[in-house]
Amino acid sequence: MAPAMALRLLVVVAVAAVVSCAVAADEGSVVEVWPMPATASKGGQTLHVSRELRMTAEGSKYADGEAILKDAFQRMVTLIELDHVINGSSQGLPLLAGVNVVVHLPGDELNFGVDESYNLSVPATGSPIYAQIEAQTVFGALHALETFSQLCNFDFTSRLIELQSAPWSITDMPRFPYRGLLIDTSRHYLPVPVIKSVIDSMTYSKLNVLHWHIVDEQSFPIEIPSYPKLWNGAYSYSERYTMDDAIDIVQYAERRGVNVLAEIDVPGHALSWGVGYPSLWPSATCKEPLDVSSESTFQVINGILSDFSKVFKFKFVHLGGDEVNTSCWTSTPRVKAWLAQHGMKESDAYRYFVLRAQKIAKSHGYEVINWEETFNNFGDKLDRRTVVHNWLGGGVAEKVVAAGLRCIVSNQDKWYLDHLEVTWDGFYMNEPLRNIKNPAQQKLVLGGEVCMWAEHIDASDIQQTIWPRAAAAAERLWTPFEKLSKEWEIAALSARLARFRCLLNHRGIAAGPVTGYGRSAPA
Ligand code: CP6
Repeated sequence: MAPAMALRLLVVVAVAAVVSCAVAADEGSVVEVWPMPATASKGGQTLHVSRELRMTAEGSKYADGEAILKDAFQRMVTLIELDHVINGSSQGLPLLAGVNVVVHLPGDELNFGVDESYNLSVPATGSPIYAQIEAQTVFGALHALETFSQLCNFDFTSRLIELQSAPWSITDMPRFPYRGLLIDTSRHYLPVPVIKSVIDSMTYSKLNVLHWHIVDEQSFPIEIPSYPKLWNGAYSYSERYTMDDAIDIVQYAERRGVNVLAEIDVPGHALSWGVGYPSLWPSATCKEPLDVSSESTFQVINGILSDFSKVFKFKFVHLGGDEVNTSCWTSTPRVKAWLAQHGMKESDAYRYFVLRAQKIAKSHGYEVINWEETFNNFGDKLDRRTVVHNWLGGGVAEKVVAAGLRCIVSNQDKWYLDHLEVTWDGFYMNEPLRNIKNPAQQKLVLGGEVCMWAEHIDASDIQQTIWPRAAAAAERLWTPFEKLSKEWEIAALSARLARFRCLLNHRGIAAGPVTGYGRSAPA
């Protein structure tokens, strides 16, 4: 299956022996939470966390809300290694007995724009002491539990869990509603447990959209019941996802506050569709983009999006639209004749294809995201609800929002994880609102996304290529602008990121070393 993954070597040569995972006894005003919360105040009291730490949850009317919270609490208890605590007594320090969770809003289902805010307070006194979590939705409460887990540390001397610097008062909410990570299962198949592990790791830095670039030129790994031969384009018999796998992934993500954005990239990047249905190719020798002249092309798109709408409940679907080379259309006599008959130039046919695919997606209840070439070529003709996904470079977001359209930022020079030469600080310093000053236009930037294209990675090295750099972008997308570290504060920032990277390793995520600025430990 795979081409050799030579590029991987670039990432792993530097081993992070020089940055320790230690938590300093007195960190002063540093808040060791990643991403940095919007506001946080702390005191000087160390608590011990009870081995019988309990959670009470009230208020969620979400059908499954209480079960989601209970499961999250159990995961959190495992992450902080409460099972390592052998000592029942608190050794003279105040004991934290539990976490009370109150969720205010009824009917909160996960989707774009759901309220993710939370308050977390950990008092220093009380008998017993209870941490308090207040959130509008279950998904805000999940973020609060993640933050809480990062305040807890195992103390190897007493063999108790310590929570330092109480009382804590944290008020937190995301800066942007869309904080994404792209995975690409067409260039290399990723087994379901690997995708789940990526979802787990996303929750640790509060990313909330898994952009699943399912299909591309190289392989068609997913089952489409309406067109059962499409997955004949998979790499092999076993490198496939059943619809049940897709449902499993979506539910797994939803229960962790992560939306799944499904993509079919049309009309380019779709060569593998024709393995099962060769009539989708312009000809047997010229196979992409998809045949614009054929009604069956749009029927197949309709079938896929109809099947998707039963599984992928995120309000957006991604229809690609990038890197369309139309030469197959003009070099294939049958398609060329069709173009002439309809009075279309190649660029007209590209626009016709994208707009018709958008209409189909809308008929299935989706709003559409397209890569930026669609905007660059015919932005004035795009449906005004289109979200334009930047990738080519800086400067497009300004134009998109000035035209009144919404935008997601992923400029390849900063936020493409397959660009191994871009170090974590490059990811951190990429500001989505650079050059966008008008508040109404700022609101049209939904957020950003880091992209793990998979030509040169697979299940063996995906996590070390994503992390820790994706975490740098995650803080840029979560933390209020005023609280983000500035370029001159990079040494302290690198120490914080190194600690978060250790936390990921501790949790079984193979995050790579913090290279570049992180290489020399701050004095
Ligand atoms: N696949 C698809 C890709 C890329 C894009 N779309 C891509 C292009 C350039 C770089 C990295 C990835 N591999 N379908 C562009 C959106 Cl450098």
